[in-house]
Parts: sequence; C-alpha cells; structure tokens
Amino acid sequence: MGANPASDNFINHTKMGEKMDRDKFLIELNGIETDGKTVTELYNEISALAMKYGCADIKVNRNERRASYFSIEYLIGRSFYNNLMELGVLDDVKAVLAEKGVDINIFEEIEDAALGNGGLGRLAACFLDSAAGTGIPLDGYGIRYKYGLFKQKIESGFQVELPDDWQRFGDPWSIRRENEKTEIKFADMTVTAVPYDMPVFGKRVNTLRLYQAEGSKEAEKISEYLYPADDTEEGKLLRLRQEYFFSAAAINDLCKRYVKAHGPQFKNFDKFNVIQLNDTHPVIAIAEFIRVLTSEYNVTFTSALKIAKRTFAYTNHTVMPEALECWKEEQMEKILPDISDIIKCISVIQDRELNGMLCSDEEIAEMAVYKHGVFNMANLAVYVCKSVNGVAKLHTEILKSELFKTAYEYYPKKFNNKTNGVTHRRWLELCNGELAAMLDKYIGNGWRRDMTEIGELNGKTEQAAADFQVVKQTKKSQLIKYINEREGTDIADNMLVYAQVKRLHEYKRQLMTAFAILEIYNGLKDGTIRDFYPSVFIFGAKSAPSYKRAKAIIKFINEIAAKVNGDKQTNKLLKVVFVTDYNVSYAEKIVAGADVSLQVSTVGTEASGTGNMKFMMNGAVTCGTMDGANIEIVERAGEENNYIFGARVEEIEKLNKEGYEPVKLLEDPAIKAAVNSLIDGTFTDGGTGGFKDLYDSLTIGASWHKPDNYFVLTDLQPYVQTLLKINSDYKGSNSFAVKQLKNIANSAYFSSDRTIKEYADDIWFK
Ligand code: 26V
Repeated sequence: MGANPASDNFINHTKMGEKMDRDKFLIELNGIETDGKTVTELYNEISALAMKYGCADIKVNRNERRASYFSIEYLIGRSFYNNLMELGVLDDVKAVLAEKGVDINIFEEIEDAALGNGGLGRLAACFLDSAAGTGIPLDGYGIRYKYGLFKQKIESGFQVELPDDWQRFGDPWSIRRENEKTEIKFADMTVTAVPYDMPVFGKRVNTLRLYQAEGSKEAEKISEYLYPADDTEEGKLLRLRQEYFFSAAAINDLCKRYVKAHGPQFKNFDKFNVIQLNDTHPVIAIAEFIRVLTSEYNVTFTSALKIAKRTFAYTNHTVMPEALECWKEEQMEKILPDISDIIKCISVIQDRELNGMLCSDEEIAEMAVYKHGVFNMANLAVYVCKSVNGVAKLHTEILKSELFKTAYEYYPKKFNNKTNGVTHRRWLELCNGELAAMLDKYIGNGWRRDMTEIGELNGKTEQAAADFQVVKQTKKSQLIKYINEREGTDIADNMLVYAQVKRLHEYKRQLMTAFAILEIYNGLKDGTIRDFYPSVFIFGAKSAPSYKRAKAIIKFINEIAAKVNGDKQTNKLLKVVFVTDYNVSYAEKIVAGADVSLQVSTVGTEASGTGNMKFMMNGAVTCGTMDGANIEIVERAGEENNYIFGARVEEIEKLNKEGYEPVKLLEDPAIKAAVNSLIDGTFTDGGTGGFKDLYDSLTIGASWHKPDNYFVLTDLQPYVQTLLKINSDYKGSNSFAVKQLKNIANSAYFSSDRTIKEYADDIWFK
C-alpha cells in the first residue's frame, strides 16, 4: 500500500488534475517498470500511486456538517478506470502505458467489487460518486464482505453459483484503519469491527468506510458473505447480526467523532450530522444510537429519541412485502436484548403519542414499531425519521396511498420523493467514450461537469443522427464481439439489440420477454411475421440462490436460446443470448451497445429502476410499462420517442378487484403455444419440475400468490406488438436514431448529481 494519508476521512481535496500533483504522478508513473510484471502487480502499483497523489493534502474539518449514508450494499464495480477518470488522469495513464507497450484494457481482467445485489447497491455507489463529484460532504458506511455477489456459471442452462473472491487481486483502493477498530457486542459474542476506508474521488474526496468483522470464527462469518441464505433460522440471525454490526460500528464512529470535536453534549449532534438510511436494513441504527446516548453519555431516553428524530432520514426501496425487514422478538432477544428493550420503549412512547393524536386502534396497529412479538423496522423508520422518501414519483405515491397510508395521514410532512439517478460519469463518459466525444462535438464538453447542458442536444438531433448511428454501431460491434468471445455465440454485429439486464425476479417479468420471443419465433417460422429486421435479445441476470422459480426462468431462457439460435430457418433473423455473470462491468458494455431497453415490470412493482436511466443516457429507447421511473423517462423524452405498453395502475386495480382469470387468456392460440411450451415437451427442465411450477404459477397460483400474480398474460400480446412495432420503426432509419438522441438529450434529470442535490437541499443541509 503506497498511500498513508491522515488517519481520518479523505476530505477537502480538489481534483488532482487541477493541481501540480498530476505532473509528479506522471513522472512516477513513467518510472514504473512494466516488463515482466503480471496484470495484478501492475494494477496494484498504479492504483497505489493514484492513491498516494489522489489522497494527498487532506485536511479534516470537524466543524463541517456531514451526511452519512448507511447501506448494507455498495455495488461498486471496477474502481480502476473510474478513479483515474475522476482524478483527471485516465488519458495520461493510457498514453504512458501505451508508450510502454501496455494496453490499458488489460485491467479489465481485474474483477469488480460486487458488494451488492442490484439497483439498491448500485444506487449507493452512484450517490457517493455524485456527492464527491459535486462537492457534497457525504460519507458511506457499510460492510466489507469477503465474498461479494456470487459469480455465475451456466451449466446445461442452469445457474451455478461460485464464491466471488474479489480481494484476490488485492485491494489497493482501501486503507485499513488499524487504530480505529471498535468492539461490537452481541449477547453471545463480541466482534471487532475494523474499518477499511475507500476514497471517493471528485471535486472533493469523500470516504466509503466498510467494516470487516474480526475475532472468533463465528465473529468473522458476519462479514463473510453478502446476503447469506436466509431460508434457515441461522441465516436469518446472521443477517440481523450483519445489520447491527455495521450500523453499530458506524454510530460508534459518528458519536466518537462528535464528542472529540464538540464534547459530550449531544443536543447539537444533528447540527453536524444527518444519517440517511438506505432501505430498512440499517434502521436498527436508530435503536443503537439511543442505546449509546443513554448508556454511555447519560442522555435521557426522551432526549435521545428527540435527537434521533432530528438526525435520521429513511429511503424506502421496495413495496414488496417479503422484502420489508421484520424481526421476531425471540430473534432480537437472543442476540441483541438491549436493542429489543429500546425498541419496546420506543413502542410505548409511540403508543402514547398516537393515542394523544386520537388514532384508532387499527391505525395504531398499522403504524406500530412493535406488535404481537414482531419488530417492524420500516414502521420504526417511518415513526422516528424526519424524512421518508420513495425513489420515483409513482413509488412515493404508492408509499403514501398504500404501504404507509396511515402514517402519511398523521405525518404528511415527512414524506417526499427523490427520483433516483445514475452517475453520468461512469454511465456515459466512462462507458461510452465515443458518444461522449460526439456530444462534445455538438454541444461542447460542459455536460461532463453539468449534465443539464446535455439538453442543448435537443435542437441538434436531426443534425447528429448520422453520427450517432456510427457511434451506436461502434459500441454495438464492441459489445457483440465481447459477447461472442465470452459466451461462444456467433451473433452478427448489425442486428437490432433488445436488452433486459437486471436481477431475476418474477415481478420484472423476464418470463414475459421469453414468451414474447417464442411468439416472434413461431411467427417467423409460420410466416405470419414478415419483414422482420434481424434482432438479438440479450438477457443478463442473477437469481437469488434459493429462489427456485427465478432459476427455472433462467433455464427456460437458455432452452429458448438453444432452440432459436440453432434453427437455420430463422437464426439469421433472430438470436437470443443469456450472458453469464452479468455485473457492473458487463452492464457498462451492454447499455452502450443496445438499441432497446426492456423495462417491463408489472405496474406498481418496480420502485424506480436505474438500468432504465443508464440505457436512456446511451441512446436506447425504452420499451416498457408505465412503472417506476419509466413514467418520468417518457415524461421527459416523450412517449413518441419511446414504446409504452401494458396495463396501467387502474386496470391492474380493476382486475384485482373484479377477479382476474389468466386461464381465459390461454384461449388465444399464440399465448397458448408460448405458455404450453413449458409443459408440452418442447423444452426440458432436466427433470427438476421447475417448468411445471412456472406453469402452475401462471394458471393456478403458487406459494401464497394468486394465479399469474404479475399479470404476464395480460400484458403479453401488447408486448409482442410493441416489440414488432419497434422492429419495423428501426430498419436502420434516421428517425429511429432521432428518437434515441431525444432520449440522450433529455436524460439530464436522471443524473444522480441532480438526485444528490435534492437530498442535500431538501433533507441534509436545509
Ligand atoms: C428484494 C427482495 C428479496 C426477497 C424477495 C423479494 C424481493 C423483492 C424486492 C427486493 C428489493 C429490495 C430493495 C431493492 O433492491 N430495491 C431496488 O432499489 C432500486 C434503487 O432504488 C430501485 O431502482 C429498484 O426499483 C428497487 O427494486
């Protein structure tokens, strides 16, 4: 490790490119001997050098008000290129290495830090980038998992999971803070939390502090795996330990820093600190904060709760009931008895407060932080936090009208919306240098710092259409080449590219896309679909290891891919590929090369989506439902420049009310042929019963769900028609390129620079 900056956060630093350090950095870089070194060695050496210069000149300002982001996931991806870009030296490093005969792309073999599952963790990473990039003091806290999100292999069409040992390449971007360790106490063990700090470079340098659990073998398990299987009691308790572990370590850190700077009078804590809880996992931090204040600093319970109410803010990221954190009293008692007592005390105070507000018993029950031996962590967050936000307009409306309806009636001012965003630096500038250069040509390079400038492209879309087609073709060729090499496919690089890449979940309806492809395939075979522009469907997804139905969907897609790709009659027109081990680095290539972004969740289920925004920035049109942030995407880029289909909220509500009978839809022969392929022997699930289970889930219902709980069959025909409409609009035409450019031109709103500014202005620093 080359760098050893001050043992505190990396704050108050200006962009390296603006300082003299850059020259010194380049001189040292020039001196690096490359001959005979492995990629890993070079990677570590160059990264250490960037750390040394990037983290220099750190001044700590203890009087500054800071926001802390608590998140159990950070889906960072690759740091190397991004950090060099943020430091303003990526092109220099590329040139210096090229002179030495080293292609900078060799570092692509260094694996991603995948300390997250999907959108929630990636959002956390985008927010850190945007805060540093725009000069907002925001530090992240989380867990330094030994193994990140599993690596996916596909064997005979089935997902197989392998451990993701991301640290085997070294971890040059982290600094272990040996002298800032802290002890975390559970009833049955004490665990040492060791902080590892990662700088987040930008206009200023912020810190992502990830804790590693050390001590006994049992203790170390806490930071071993991201998302331990929670289908056993042991797994559930481990998850609770993880939540408490990092929340408690972070609270401890913030309290210590506060006391050091301001003394043990906590009444001003919230003047210097605001804590944003990323979903329900870290909500336990509220109880820990009260525990620390009352037991270690003699603050009364009432005062501690009051301070907590001024300090914490909560973001909800899903309305799926199964994903909302609830803990049984026995579980909490067993490992965290003090926390259990504290939440019960909060519950007594809440009860008193709500009775005083003349709430009915039902209303009190709905909002209760503790009821019938269960702690409801979302309710705890809503009760204590000063701000509660959803992540897209529709999602926030659903929070207000359904999930937290009663709380909204009593505490309307807490509720607000913060539509998600993505960092345009990684998701445009870095992943699509060709498009970035094209934009510079048409509108200047100001958009790189201030994304609102991209709006200037609106007046130039006709003019830029031909250039854009060249850029898109370049990115598509790169993508297809990469896929063919990695997946062993032979896809032509001039096909229309439709892509659905995201976690695998029934509500996201990858199954509906699979059926739609089958219908198109059948139509091409029997001649009912003619003049079809050659197209490829790209899927990328990981399924939770214990989520059987999601795994069956992966197998089904792979069965379809094998059949369609192997059919000589149609395979010049239609190809399907399921890319293995989809991750951030794969996403960077796919969003740049795709023409059509498939965002087809059942309305009301996808809180926001962020992949939709990445595609938009790279000029893919959205083919999607009026769900999550899709609504806001088309509101800005125009419905005429995107492809919206499917049942709207009111229609779904109506079907739910009047009774939905999906079996009736099977009377349509096209739907029937597609759906029956699950059970008529067209495909094999290798005797697992997975396909029959999928079929049953659509026709008779499975688990606790109604038949076709996600309305796949309702939306299937409109979906197929929309895919075909896109196909006929495309045909290599200028007007399609103009639609794509309109999406880019109107994507400023979806930069997380905008989102983070809203958090800062409305919640953190107002
Ligand atoms: C997790 C699980 C796990 C158990 C099975 C059911 C289920 C359903 C949903 C989830 C998601 C948990 C939270 C999450 O990742 N939300 C995602 O957050 C993104 C960032 O705000 C947002 O764009 C996605 O729409 C949302 O799904």
